[in-house]
Amino acid sequence: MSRFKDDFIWGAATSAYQIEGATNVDGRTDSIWDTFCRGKGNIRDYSSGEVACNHYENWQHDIGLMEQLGLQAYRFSISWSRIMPNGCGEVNQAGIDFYDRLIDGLLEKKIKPYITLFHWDLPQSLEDRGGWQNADIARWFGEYAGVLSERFSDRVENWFTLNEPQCFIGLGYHVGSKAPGLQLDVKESLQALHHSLLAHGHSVRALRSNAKNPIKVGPVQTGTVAYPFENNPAYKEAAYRATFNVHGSNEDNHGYYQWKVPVNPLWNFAWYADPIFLGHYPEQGLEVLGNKAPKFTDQEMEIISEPVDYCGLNLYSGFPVVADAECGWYAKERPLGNPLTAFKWSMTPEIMYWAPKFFYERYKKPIYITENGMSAHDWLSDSDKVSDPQRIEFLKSYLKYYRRASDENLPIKGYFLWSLMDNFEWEQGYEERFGIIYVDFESQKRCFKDSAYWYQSCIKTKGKNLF
Ligand code: GBH
Repeated sequence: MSRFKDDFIWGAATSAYQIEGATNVDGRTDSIWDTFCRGKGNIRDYSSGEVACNHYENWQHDIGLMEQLGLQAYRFSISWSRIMPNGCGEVNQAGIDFYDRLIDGLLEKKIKPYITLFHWDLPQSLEDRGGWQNADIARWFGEYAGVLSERFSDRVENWFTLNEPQCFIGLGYHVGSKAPGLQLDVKESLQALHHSLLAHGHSVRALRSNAKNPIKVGPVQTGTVAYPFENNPAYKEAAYRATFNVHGSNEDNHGYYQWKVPVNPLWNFAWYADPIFLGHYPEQGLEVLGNKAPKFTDQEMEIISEPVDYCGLNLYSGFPVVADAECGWYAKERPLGNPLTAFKWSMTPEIMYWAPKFFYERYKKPIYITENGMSAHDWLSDSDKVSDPQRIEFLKSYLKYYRRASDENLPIKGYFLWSLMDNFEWEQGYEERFGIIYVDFESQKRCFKDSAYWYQSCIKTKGKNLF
């Protein structure tokens, strides 16, 4: 029987602003999300991450829950403005101390820490200086990464740089639905994005040069993966193209639009991943974008493509495509009433096989799935239980497809479930629950959902309970 390899890592993920709370203590300054949450009408339930899961105080209890789950690894992000209240320069020891405690606590329970340098909570002080629009951010981010490496790399081997530039640039600087809520035009947004790629490159160099022990590092990408409606070479080729092409406008999206994906050139994989892994922007994208493409030099592309060890993929939803003689491919309609999560994202487990396959074919790097999961409108029953059978079904079917990638010997290294616990879901506030651990945000009580017990046994059996 096929199975996940023995050294496959089973983990779960969170991010700083979504769980920590304690936004105003021990020297932490505002991030752009603190500011954005204060803006009228930006967050659906008028909430913020001010308290969230109060993980800043509950971290010990939370590590206990991770231990009970049997987690082998925990992916979390660091709050830049806790470490450097001004974004650069002075280092805040109290901020370092918090993550020191967390890392030591995890290691004590034999849970491997995987650090994400940046998960969207840019210090407001840097946004005030132009944020990702300011070319200096590459240097600021490098400095920050250097400090983290200096302080934590004696104990932390695995690192991720920027979480989903597709979201924090595409949605934050162009669409405007995420902090800081800007609506720059495509050209300006692509320039900001270019700076984020440079920041990634600088951070890889800084992590390595300050490392106390050998480290591994890679970026984290997201997007909407196209997969072949049927497994034949023509459809496969069509899906590969649909996944990696840069879409210039709603006119050339081949039916993609109907999936309510924000169709804009900022929403794709290749524009972000090709520079990092291949050292250049995609030819097809440069063609589509024409004079909207950013200015760049060879020397910059060299920094951006500083070699990395792996690629992180956050996979949630995709769409099936078929080949078409005229336009190459088009999105196949999903049947009416097809399964959706609470967020109304289509249930498309096929992407767990096809995304790693396509990414490995194109970039030849080992792959972690750094996020995968779903939101549901879970609630606590009278008997203090949370029954979430749909999440269990979701995880099972997604993991089964992931295992097919393992069967084909694609170098998949691990899986981080999103999310360890219910948390602040950005502009959706607390209305979308992604956790396998239920959080009562009034009392801060945690409770294993049924899916947590299921995942516990999945980890214990190395995925054998999928069948
Ligand atoms: C992640 O982003 C974030 O890293 C994380 O912080 C967040 O809590 C989590 O996901 C859940 O949202 O319209 O059906 O094609 C996810 C980015 C962007 C994933 C849009 C799914 C489209 C679904 N996502 N996307 S669909």
